[in-house]
Amino acid sequence: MSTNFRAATTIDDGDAPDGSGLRIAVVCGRFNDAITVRLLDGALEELGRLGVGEADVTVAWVPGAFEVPLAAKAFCTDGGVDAVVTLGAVIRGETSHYDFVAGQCAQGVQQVGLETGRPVVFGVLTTENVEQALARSEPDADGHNVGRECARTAVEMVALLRRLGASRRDS
Ligand code: INI
Repeated sequence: MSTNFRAATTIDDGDAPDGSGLRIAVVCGRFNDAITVRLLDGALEELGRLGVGEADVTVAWVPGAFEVPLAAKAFCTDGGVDAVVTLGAVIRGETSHYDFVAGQCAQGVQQVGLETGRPVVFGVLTTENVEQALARSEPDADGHNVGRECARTAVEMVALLRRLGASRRDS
């Protein structure tokens, strides 16, 4: 079914997010660091490309994905940042530990964002094996790298929330 009805306002800055002046924290899990370093490199490269200043980026390493939400929350409440990019790699093993770590991390990251009103972007890989994790953390500029995608998402979401905040104040 098609309709002629059109929204009066559409906000879509996804094509050209501008990171200049934004302060961004990156929380990165050390567990499976052969993967998470690749995500971090992708995220930092993209933040720079989008105009975020090096002095405005803080990277905090945590032991593993389970610790990611708490560090993200500290940044959102006391850390003076506009957004947090969370990075990690949870790779399924032989035990149910994977499900607890991956599930609690995802849930915690979402909760921090909703509770603090800041973009907290989920760049924690949850994969069946190392090969899948490598394929989602490619180092090449045109390769698939979730760190790079999440950096872009963080910048876009800050701009969106600012626009929505401004429109509320105007009305
Ligand atoms: N942490 C990860 O980031 N990835 C994993 O794959 C993982 N596995 O499989 O156990 C993992 N475990 C550690 C966890 O995140 C905590 O650091 C630990 O449980 C201490 O709280």
